[in-house]
Amino acid sequence: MIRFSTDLCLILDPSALSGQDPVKSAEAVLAAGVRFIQYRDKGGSRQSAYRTARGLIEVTRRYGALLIINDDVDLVLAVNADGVHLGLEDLPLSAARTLLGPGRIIGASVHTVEQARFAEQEGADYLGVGPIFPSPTKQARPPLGCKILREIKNETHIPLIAIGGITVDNVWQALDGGADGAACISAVLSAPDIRKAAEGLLRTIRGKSRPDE
Ligand code: TZP
Ligand code: MG
Repeated sequence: MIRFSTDLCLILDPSALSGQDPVKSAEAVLAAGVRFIQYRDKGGSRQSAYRTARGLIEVTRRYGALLIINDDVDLVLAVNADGVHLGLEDLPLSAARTLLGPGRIIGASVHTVEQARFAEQEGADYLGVGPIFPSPTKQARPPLGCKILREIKNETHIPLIAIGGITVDNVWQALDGGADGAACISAVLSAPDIRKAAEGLLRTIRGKSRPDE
């Protein structure tokens, strides 16, 4: 099994950046101490995604952080990233494993215990579970609540990352509920100071403290 830190995954989605440079934004969260970035670009051309991913590899390597790429196995190989994150409608996990080999990380989005069990059997290294809370970024899916985290935790053996509406005020609920870590977009990227927002979330997650403690 590949070992990596799952406490906070920052999902770098350029559409949440209101025009700020993705590589500079990545650098701000890396300076805050984040060591796990997922690059998720649903809008741009593949050429611009490639250019951004090259910049992200340079900066994540400099900080000793992981770079995972959403959906795009080709891009993982093209920039020598650490792995891919796949949704239920993306390339099957087994096919991604064939292409990427045993040394790269494959993350899977799941919404049910059955999907989680299957993803683990198919070789996922971690599971993204959500949306846990109402998400300003992904409103199409109703929130699952925290209960699903314990249910999945009891049936699987790989790290669980809670996603969807995670903030500095509610992240402890997801951790208490069974998540090993959290992933977020808007709580960090829409904050007036990206670095400070990432520092606050990391402090809360690593201290596993409720905000009023
Ligand atoms: N998958 C489930 S919820 C979500 C994704 C990609 C969006 C997370 O964004 P936010 O802004 O942290 O709720
Ligand atoms: Mg996807």
